[in-house]
Amino acid sequence: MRTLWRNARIATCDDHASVYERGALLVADGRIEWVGDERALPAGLRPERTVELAGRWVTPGLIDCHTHLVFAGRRASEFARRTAGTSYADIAREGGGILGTMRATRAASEDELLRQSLPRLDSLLAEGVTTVEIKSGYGLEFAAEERMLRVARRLAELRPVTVSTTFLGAHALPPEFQDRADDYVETLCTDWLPRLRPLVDSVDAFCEHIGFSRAQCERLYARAVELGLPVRMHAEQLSNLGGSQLAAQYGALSSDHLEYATDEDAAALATAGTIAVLLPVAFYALGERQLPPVESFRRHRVRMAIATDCNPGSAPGASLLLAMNMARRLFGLTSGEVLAGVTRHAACALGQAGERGSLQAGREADLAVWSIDGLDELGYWAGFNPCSMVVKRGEIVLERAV
Ligand code: DI6
Ligand code: FE
Repeated sequence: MRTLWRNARIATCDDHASVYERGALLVADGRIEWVGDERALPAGLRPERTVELAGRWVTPGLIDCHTHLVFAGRRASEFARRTAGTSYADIAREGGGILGTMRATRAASEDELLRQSLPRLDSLLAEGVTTVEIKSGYGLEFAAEERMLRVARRLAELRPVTVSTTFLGAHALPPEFQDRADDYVETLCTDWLPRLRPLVDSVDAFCEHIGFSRAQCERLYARAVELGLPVRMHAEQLSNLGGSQLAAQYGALSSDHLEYATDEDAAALATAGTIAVLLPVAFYALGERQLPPVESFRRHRVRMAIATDCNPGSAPGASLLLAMNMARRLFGLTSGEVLAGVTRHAACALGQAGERGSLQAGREADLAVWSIDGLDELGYWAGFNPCSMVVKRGEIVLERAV
């Protein structure tokens, strides 16, 4: 079945950021066959169905390339303490923070975890998100890590979304391994990761004083490479331990957070082609002051992505549109940078640029349709959703009156 989507204003989000003011798309078997100015529509390709978009804007379906959206429980009391002045790191050192969510997640069954995670995913999908990355890292024991990853995979069966899974066993040190971080990392490398391999698309680590050292992250990376898995990094969120340098050395898909990254880090990421993933909701909710070095990223031509970091601690929320708004207001990104950051560059951060993230022939027909006057409106609204239709693999999966 071939469908013509016509009378659309199209932002392709390809390398040239092409825009067609009177654009059309031909979609067949869930993939884009042709995109361009409607007047140049190839005569030979006859559609069986036409969808009239009445001048609405079309972008690629959005990609949230960094989330921890599978978890149980909440940590509102910690948020209250943080707003009263206690630091995130101090709460973590007391055994709260990630370990608090670990306890709730270990106690939840697979179905319960799924039940609690679905509304967060649905919130993203309503905003035009069609692809989401989901990390483990709140189980911190084999069975619970496996459960998290299985739930992430099941979400993709229950909803029209592509899920990319990330193993984040190196998120925090579980109590069973107290004072034995090297042993824990060794266990991840020799036991858990090989067994979880079928459920995992990439490997992540939290390179931080309250997380894991650069040497421990490197041990994990070496193992990931042996298993044929790409790597990514939580780096330079609270301090600089050289996480981005290590990520660059291993050709990581992305290095994420980056508030404490330096100009040298930016240069290394640029050389490696590693995406800088900015997480403004975490910056905001932690009350951070240190801004990521956006000017350095621009100067070195580091490609930037924007994501929600959806999690119960540092970034409670499930709105990519709000993250885009914050990236503009707090980090000074342009609307063009923000749009590339949730489409083309986010796809690169998942190693999926050939499949999605831009509207080009051959890519999956994942589309977001917007009731907006212009692209400047993406990242303008803080708490309003102008997405009026979501299309996954060529099928309309959501329509909203806006
Ligand atoms: N950095 C973060 O912002 C999340 N994980 C990480 O390493 C926060 C996770 C949490 O606080 O639950
Ligand atoms: Fe994170």
